[in-house]
Amino acid sequence: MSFRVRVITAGVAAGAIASGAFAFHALLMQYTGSGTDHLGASIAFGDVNGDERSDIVVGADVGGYVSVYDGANLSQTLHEFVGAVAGDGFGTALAVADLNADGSGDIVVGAPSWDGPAGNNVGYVRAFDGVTGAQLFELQGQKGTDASDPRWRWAT
Ligand SMILES: [Ca+2]
Ligand SMILES: [Ca+2]
Repeated sequence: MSFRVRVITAGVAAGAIASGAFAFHALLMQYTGSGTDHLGASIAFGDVNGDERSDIVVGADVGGYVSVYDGANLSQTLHEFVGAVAGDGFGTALAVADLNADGSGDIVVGAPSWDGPAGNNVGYVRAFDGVTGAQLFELQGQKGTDASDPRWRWAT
């Protein structure tokens, strides 16, 4: 079984048959995972390389990786990130935001199934610089037993 992500643009061509109008939807690009990667489990958009065109970020939560594709050249991979360990769910959640204020979007990836020092399935979040791909920071979930501890919700 494989999972695919298709990038489709709407209404690039239009025509009419008899009394009805219709539009063609052209397939711009298809990204295909392998095995049971779950490529396409998460998707985010944002300009990570500063060329003012949105790039495409795709997560594979079972495969444990995230691929970043250049919006100006859809077959060009800008970055590939992998999780800490197999089965940690890296790529389950994605976001793009300019965290270091350099004008380019950075990539934030969640791995909710990671077993850390604080316990099983505490998860972690990593942020990567959109231009260089360097890791900016990592946040790890915490286990707490005190209900007033705001981190407690992470552990439940
Ligand atoms: Ca871009
Ligand atoms: Ca940035």
